[in-house]
Order: sequence, then C-alpha cells, then structure tokens
Amino acid sequence: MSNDDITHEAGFRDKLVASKQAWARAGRLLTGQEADPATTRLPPGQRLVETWPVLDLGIQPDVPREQWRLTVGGLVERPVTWDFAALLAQPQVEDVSDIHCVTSWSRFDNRWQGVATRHLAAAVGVKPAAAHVILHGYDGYVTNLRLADFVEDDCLLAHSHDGTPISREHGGPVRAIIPRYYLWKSAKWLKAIEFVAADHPGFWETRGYHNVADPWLEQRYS
Ligand SMILES: Nc1nc2c(c(=O)[nH]1)N[C@H]1C(S)=C(S)[C@@H](COP(=O)(O)O)O[C@H]1N2
Ligand SMILES: [Mo]
Repeated sequence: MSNDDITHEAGFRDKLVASKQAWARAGRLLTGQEADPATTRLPPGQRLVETWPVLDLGIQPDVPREQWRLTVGGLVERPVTWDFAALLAQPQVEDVSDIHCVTSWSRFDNRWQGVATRHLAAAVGVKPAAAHVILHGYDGYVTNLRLADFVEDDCLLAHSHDGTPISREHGGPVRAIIPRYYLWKSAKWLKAIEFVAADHPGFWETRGYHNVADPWLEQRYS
C-alpha cells in the first residue's frame, strides 16, 4: 500500500468510528420499549435478518490456522499459549445461540463449535482475585467482560460455525462467542485473553458504548 492509501484507509476508519460515537451520544436506536425473553426472542429495538452482516474496523487480519496462537494470562495459576492443535485437543462443545448486534440486527440459531470458556478458565486456573476478562484481537481490537459473564455455559472460543471453519471476515480462525451480550463483546481474530482484577473498558466501551451490553436491557450506550 502507498502512503496515500494508508492515509485514505485511516480517514475512512476515523469517519466510521466518529459516526458510531455520534450515534452513541444521540442514543440512536434506543426504543425504551421492553421485551420479555419468555415470549419473544427479539430484544427491544432489534429486527431479524437472514443474512450475516460483517462489522470490523476496516482491518481483517489474515491468520492461517497454522500460525494462530492464543495467549492466556493475567491472574491465572497456569498461563498458556495454545496453537490450533492445542485448541482442538481440548474438549469440544457445540452451542446454538442468537446474535444481537447493537446496530439493530439479530440472527437466530447460530450453531457454533469450539471450546467452552468455562473449560479454558478451569484449564488455566483463574485466581480468586480475577473479576474481569479482557479479550484482544489480532487487529488490535479490545473488549471487556465481567468474569461471570465470560464463563456462562453458552460462551465459546469458536473455530467453526455450522461445522465449517469460521471465515476470515467473521473472525476466523478463532473468535469469542458471548451470546447474552451485544455482538461487539464477541471478539473476532482472538489473540489474547487476560484475567484481571480491575475492569478496563475496551475499544467501543471507551467510545460511548455500554460497559455491560445486555440487549434485553437495551444497554447499547453508556
Ligand atoms: N477483533 C475484532 N472483533 C470484533 C470487532 C472488531 O472490529 N475487531 N467488531 C465487533 C463488532 S462491533 C461486531 S458487531 C461484531 C461483528 O461480527 P461479524 O462481522 O461476524 O458480524 O464483531 C465484534 N468483534
Ligand atoms: Mo457492532
């Protein structure tokens, strides 16, 4: 890429980020309605789509399975770095869940395969002082979760969707899947996981998005 291209790309990205921050300030899409998970699968302000939109910061890292590494550290007894074979050597699980994106689309019945985050937490021995989890992507993206939310039984380090490797655009080779929260918490191109005592708001969380992000409570913006 020439310098001009890089400047152009950065300008595009800055505009995209700025417009999303402006939405957050304006409370865009907030309906103030309530939805009852017992009677509907669509949280307030969401609409069902059959497609699968791609959202990122304009960078889609190309990480072949053979080169992928996941570093897990922080407040753990046994820090690990897993390569793809090590990930596959862990107990494999499958879970079907719905996606809710803060930009208002939802996608039902996503069938994910991978390793349960609860298994990861047990494998590394998370120390009692840990209360938050920070996820890092190969593109530099960062997002934060409460430890209890990260280890819910539907949360995965997913390598496949419907039995097919997750595509590069959707965060392959491995992404986090955290179904109970807006999709921005589900870091793509997963590179590192840190267990920490104090919370560290991530990329969107420091730009006006809600720190927790529960779609049923419409926690879009802070
Ligand atoms: N590494 C990384 N993960 C990310 C993002 C990103 O830019 N980088 N975007 C987040 C946001 S805002 C959304 S809505 C979803 C989009 O996932 P999808 O492209 O598979 O629909 O990924 C989330 N995870
Ligand atoms: Mo998003």
